[in-house]
Amino acid sequence: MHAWPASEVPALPGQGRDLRIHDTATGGLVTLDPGPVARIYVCGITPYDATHLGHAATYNAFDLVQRVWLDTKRQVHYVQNVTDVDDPLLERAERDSVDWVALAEQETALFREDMTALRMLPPRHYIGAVEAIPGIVPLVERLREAGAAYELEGDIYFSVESDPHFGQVSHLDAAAMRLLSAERGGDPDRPGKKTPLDPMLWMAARPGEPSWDGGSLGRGRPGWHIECVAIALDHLGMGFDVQGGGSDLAFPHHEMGASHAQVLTGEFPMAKAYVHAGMVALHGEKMSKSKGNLVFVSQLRRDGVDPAAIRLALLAHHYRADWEYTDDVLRDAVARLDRWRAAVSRPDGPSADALVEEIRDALADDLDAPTALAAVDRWAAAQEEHGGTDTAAPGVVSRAVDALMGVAL
Ligand code: 5CA
Ligand code: ZN
Repeated sequence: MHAWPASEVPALPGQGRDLRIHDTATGGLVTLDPGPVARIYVCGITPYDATHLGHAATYNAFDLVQRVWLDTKRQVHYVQNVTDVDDPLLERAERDSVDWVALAEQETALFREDMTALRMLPPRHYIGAVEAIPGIVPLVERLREAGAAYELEGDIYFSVESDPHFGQVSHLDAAAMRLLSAERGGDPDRPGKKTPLDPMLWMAARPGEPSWDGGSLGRGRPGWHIECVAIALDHLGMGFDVQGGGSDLAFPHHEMGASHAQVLTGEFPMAKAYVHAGMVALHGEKMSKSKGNLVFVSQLRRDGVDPAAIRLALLAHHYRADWEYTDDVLRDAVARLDRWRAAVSRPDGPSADALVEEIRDALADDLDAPTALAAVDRWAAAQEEHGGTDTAAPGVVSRAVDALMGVAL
């Protein structure tokens, strides 16, 4: 699939910082040392509804990761998927009597528009589950040949017991895993499985549902975790730097994906850091397509909200925090954008050299965007109070805020 256009990332004077980030698997901060090409896989949307602020907050976190790396003059090899065939998409298409392919295309197109408006850098490879099927089938075949997968009434399951490292992404106990598996697409109660947690790799064709030729697997469609693994291994290979997504993906999705990849390759770990963004809530509950308590990026844009203000609303929260969206969050962001724009629109101002370093330090320290915003706030306040004589400063601030946080002033 095609991704979306990249906004330009201005080069900044001075030195970028190496990124230190929280890794769910080790439970602590790791300083990544990616070499000249940093590799990141971020789980993409299931396109059955429009992008909401929760999605946008998660993609904002991984956009910051890239911007910190780009500032160190590294290249970034970024891969993202689109889960363009899966149960929730088929169920929504059925409910609304629309073609599932058309629904997926329409919502993916809207996602691209939202990401472009928010100045999120595009992935180098943007891959749909459907187009990944020819690469998925041989992986499932290999897992079966290795004895790590088994058949149950035509469906093929992965045996979690085949990975000695299973559990080392999320570190949950068995009861929590079972609960989350049931909540998030698994079927722990299906009789006949070797272990209740075993996830599906290949689902045999069901009447009335789309299916593809799976070679020795028979007709069917891929399971969710193997989709991301096939795409990540194909485009990044093993041992990539960051596997990213919202915290609701730590288990089962990233746990299972890591196990698939580790059994397939015999290497460990799949990713150097498993990075998870907090959940955005509305009216006290996690924003979710299934619950319908949503604020859509596209709706805010239609209401005339500047995408830069939406971006500032996201940046005002630490990416690992769970937070609640309210009208005040947006009001504060709009006011901040106004203050910053007024401050950079003057011909001179207080020196911004220290500010650039403060933004760099904050973002390299586990993507601490709120601290970066506070530093810009202080510069803007100084500009408003007493101004300054540095004619380069307003431009430096505009470029830094754009390059490091994707906010166009
Ligand atoms: N297609 C799969 C990943 S392979 C999927 O989870 N799609 S999704 O559309 O449900 O979510 C896309 C991304 O947004 C995921 O990283 C998910 O963790 C994140 N996300 C979903 N809801 C929220 C929320 N309320 N707050 C923050 N992030 C969220
Ligand atoms: Zn995924």
